[in-house]
Amino acid sequence: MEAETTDKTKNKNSLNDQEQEKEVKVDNMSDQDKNKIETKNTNGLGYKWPEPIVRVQSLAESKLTTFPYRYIKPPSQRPQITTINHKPEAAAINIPIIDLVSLFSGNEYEKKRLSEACCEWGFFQVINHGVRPELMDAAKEGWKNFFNLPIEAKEAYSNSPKTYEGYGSRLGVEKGAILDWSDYYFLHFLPLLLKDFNKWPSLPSNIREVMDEYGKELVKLGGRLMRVLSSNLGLKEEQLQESFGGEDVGACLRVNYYPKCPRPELALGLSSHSDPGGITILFPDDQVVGLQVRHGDTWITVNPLRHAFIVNIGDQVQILSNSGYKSVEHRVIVNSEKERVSLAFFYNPKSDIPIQPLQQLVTSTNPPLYPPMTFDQYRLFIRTQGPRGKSHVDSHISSR
Ligand SMILES: O=C(O)CCC(=O)C(=O)O
Repeated sequence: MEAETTDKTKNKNSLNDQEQEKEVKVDNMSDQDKNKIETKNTNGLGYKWPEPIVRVQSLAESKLTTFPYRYIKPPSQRPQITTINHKPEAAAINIPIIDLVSLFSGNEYEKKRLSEACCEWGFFQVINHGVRPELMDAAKEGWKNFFNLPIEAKEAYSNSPKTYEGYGSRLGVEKGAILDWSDYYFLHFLPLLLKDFNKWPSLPSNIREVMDEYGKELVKLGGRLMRVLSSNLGLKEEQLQESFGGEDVGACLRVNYYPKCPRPELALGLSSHSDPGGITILFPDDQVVGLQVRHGDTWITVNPLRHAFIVNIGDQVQILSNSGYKSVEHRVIVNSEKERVSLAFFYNPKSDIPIQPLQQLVTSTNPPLYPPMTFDQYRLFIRTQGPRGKSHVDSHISSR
């Protein structure tokens, strides 16, 4: 294993040298030429955003006299501030809570509850998950400190649509799009070829070390969850993971920063979407509510438990399970009193293998709902169009 890691690191370094050479050449080109090359050679997403990027944090910290129109959602998408659970004490409805010690020890009742959560909610909170609370706090604190650095320190990591890695303020490249009230930081843990500390912030001084450990712990947790999700579908425990590419899964993180918003009734921190990947393990802000999950016709505001993770099914698992498990729409509301930080960890299939409903879950009366598509192709939708409810996975259904 060590040797493999070293080989991969060597490989990565030499690849980095080639990449660096490429980047120096690219840096000397005009933006127009860069975009031409990018469109021709890779995923069609260029080096440049369609408009100058405005940091939402800077907007929030400026004394705005009017609320910028680019963040005003159409009336049908605006949050109803009276939604269930908006007040933390009204905890009557919440997503299911699953005790992982009980689940992993084979408790049939907990397995059944997990099944219901995956089929009916697409979301659940996990407690007793084994990740140290001190590590979770250090990760959250590190990112709060990062977002509180002077703007120049953050701009050094400013991202582009090409890979999304780094400090960003929009999803999607559509010119004139209505934007979300948030900034973010995006980075890779796996595959190791993509894990590059130089693309992670160097400040605060311990953030790389803390996030390295955090990433390893969440990869482990993701793998354990995959096994029970698989066996709950009636498959062998390794099946889902094998369909994700075995050891070659992808893992990445988006840290979302939602500044205070002077007009929370007009805006969203993150528009409604389902996650394009495999499963998401979210460390929400347990002091500030914000995540809303669609359940039937209602948006439920999740009341996070301290040091719990919120797990949700992504589109790739919905596809593999032939829609047995549901990837459910969710969004984030903002408020005028407190900023909010969340860490969304994405456990994804290897990006270049075709993902389609598993044969064992397909019958003549339950034919495959989705044609094969790689995750690289699939995630282009959200990367170009931005978050758009469930429209991608819905439009991906085979036409037959
Ligand atoms: O901030 C949150 O609570 C949710 C974030 C989320 O949905 C995402 O990053 O995809």
